[in-house]
Amino acid sequence: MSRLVVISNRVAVPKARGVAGAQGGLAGALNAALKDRGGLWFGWSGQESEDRTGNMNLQRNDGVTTATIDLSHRDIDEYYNGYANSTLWPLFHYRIDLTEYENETGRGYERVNERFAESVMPLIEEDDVVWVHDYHLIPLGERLRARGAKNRIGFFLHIPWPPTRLLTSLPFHERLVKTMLDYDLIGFQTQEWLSSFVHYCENELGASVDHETGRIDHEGRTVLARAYPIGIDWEHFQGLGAGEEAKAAEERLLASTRNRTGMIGVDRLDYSKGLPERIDGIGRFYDQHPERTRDLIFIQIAPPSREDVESYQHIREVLEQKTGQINGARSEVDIVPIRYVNRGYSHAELFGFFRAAKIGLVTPLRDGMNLVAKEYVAAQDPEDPGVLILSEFAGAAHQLGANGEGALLVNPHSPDLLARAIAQALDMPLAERKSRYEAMIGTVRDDNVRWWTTEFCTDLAEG
Ligand code: ADQ
Repeated sequence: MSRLVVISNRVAVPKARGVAGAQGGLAGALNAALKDRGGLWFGWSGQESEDRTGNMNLQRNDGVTTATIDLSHRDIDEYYNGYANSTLWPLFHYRIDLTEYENETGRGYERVNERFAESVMPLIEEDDVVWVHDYHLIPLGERLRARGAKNRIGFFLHIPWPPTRLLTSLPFHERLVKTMLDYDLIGFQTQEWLSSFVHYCENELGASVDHETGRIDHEGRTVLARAYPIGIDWEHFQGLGAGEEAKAAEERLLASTRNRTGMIGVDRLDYSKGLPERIDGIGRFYDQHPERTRDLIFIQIAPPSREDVESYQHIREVLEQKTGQINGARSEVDIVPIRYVNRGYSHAELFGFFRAAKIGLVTPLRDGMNLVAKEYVAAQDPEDPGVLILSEFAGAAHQLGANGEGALLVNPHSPDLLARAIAQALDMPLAERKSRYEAMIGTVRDDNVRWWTTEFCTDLAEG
C-alpha cells in the first residue's frame, strides 16, 4: 500500500492529541486514518513566527511523521482569520451576510497555499498518495502540480458546498473552482453538497459531467467527484465509554440534574451551529410549558473558537445575553433551567454526559456533517436510549433522519418547531426511543471513520 500524505491546515502533533476543546472533528478523524496506514501529516503548527527560513518541525510517533511550519502574523491574519474564516467559512455555510469580500486576504490565502506547496513538496515521494483537507487549502493541488507533483492527489471538503448563486457572489470564484480540477478525486460529505458542486461545474465552467460515475471533464482535465460521509472513530469512542472517566462524568451529570431530564448541546462556539436560535427554541418551550421548568434542564457546552474573528466575538455576547434572560426569568432558588459552559471536555467525559442526557440537541443552521450527532447516538444505552433532535440542514440528517425514522428532524430557524420537538422528545415512550435508536446505530457504527478513510483512499488510489 502506498504511503499516505495528509495535508491540512492544522496538525494534531502527538503531545496535543486527545486534548479537549475546540480541536474539531477533523483532527480526530485524521489521527485515526494515519494510525492505520502510517504516513506523513503536514500543516501549520498553530504558532506565529516571522522567521521565513522555512524551518520545519518534524516528529515521529506511532508510525506517523508530523511536519509543521509556523506562519507569520500577516499570513495568519490574511489566510486563516481572513480568507478562510471570514470569507470561505461564512459563504460556504450560506451566510453571505457575514462574508467579507477582501482581495487582500484572498492574496494572502494564495500566498500561504503556495508556501504550503513549497514546504511539503520535498517531503513527497514518487509513490505517495496525497490527501488534502478542507477549505483552507482548496488551491493546494494546483500549486503542487505546478511544482511537478505527478502523484494521485485527492481533496476532501469537510464543510458544505454552497449553491451556485451564492458562490458566484465571490470575486474570482471561477479561478478558485478551476484550481480544484487539478485533483484526481474530490470528496464531499453528502450528495447535496456534491450536487451543488456539479451544478457549478456544468453551469459556470461549462464542464461536461458523467452523473453516473461523477467524472468531470473540463479543458483537458478530469476529476472524479463523489460523496463520502465522514463517521466517528467508533471503536475508540466505545472504548472510552467503557472507562472510568466516562462513568464518572455520567454520574456527575445525573447527580446534578437529580429528577429532571437532562438535554445536552455540545458545539464549538460558531454561528453555523445555530446556538442563539437553539436558545430561542428552548425559551419558547418554557414559555409554552411553564409547568415543565422543573422537568427539563438544558446543558450547553460551547468552548470558544476563532476568537480573533469579529463575528465569533459577537456570537458569544449574543449567547450570554439570551441564556441570561431565560435564566433570569425562569430560575428559582433551586433551579437554573440553562447551564451554559464555555469550556471543552475530553471525549470520555462527553461520552458520559451524552449518556446521561435523555435528549441530544444538535441544531446547526448549516453543517457539513456534524460528528456530535453521531457521538450522541453512539453513547446511548440501547435498552434506554435518549432522543436525538437534529437539524435538517446538517449533513448528518441524510443518514440519521431518513424516512422519518431515527432522529427527530427540525428546522432550527423556527422556535416553535424546536419547542414542539423538545416536547415530543420529553414524552416519547421507550418503544419509540428504541426503534429510533435502532434506525441510527447501524450507520453510526459501520460507516465510521475507518470506513470513510478506506473508501476515499481506495477510490483515490484506483481512480
Ligand atoms: P466541526 O465544525 O468542528 O467540524 P463537528 O463535526 O461537530 O464540528 O466535530 C466536532 C468535534 O469536536 C466532535 O468530535 C466533538 O465531540 C468535539 N467537540 C465539539 N464541542 C466540544 C466541546 N465543547 N468539548 C469537547 N469537544 C468538543 C468540521 C465540520 C463538520 C464535520 C467535521 C468533520 O464543520 O460538519 O462533521 O469537520 O468532517
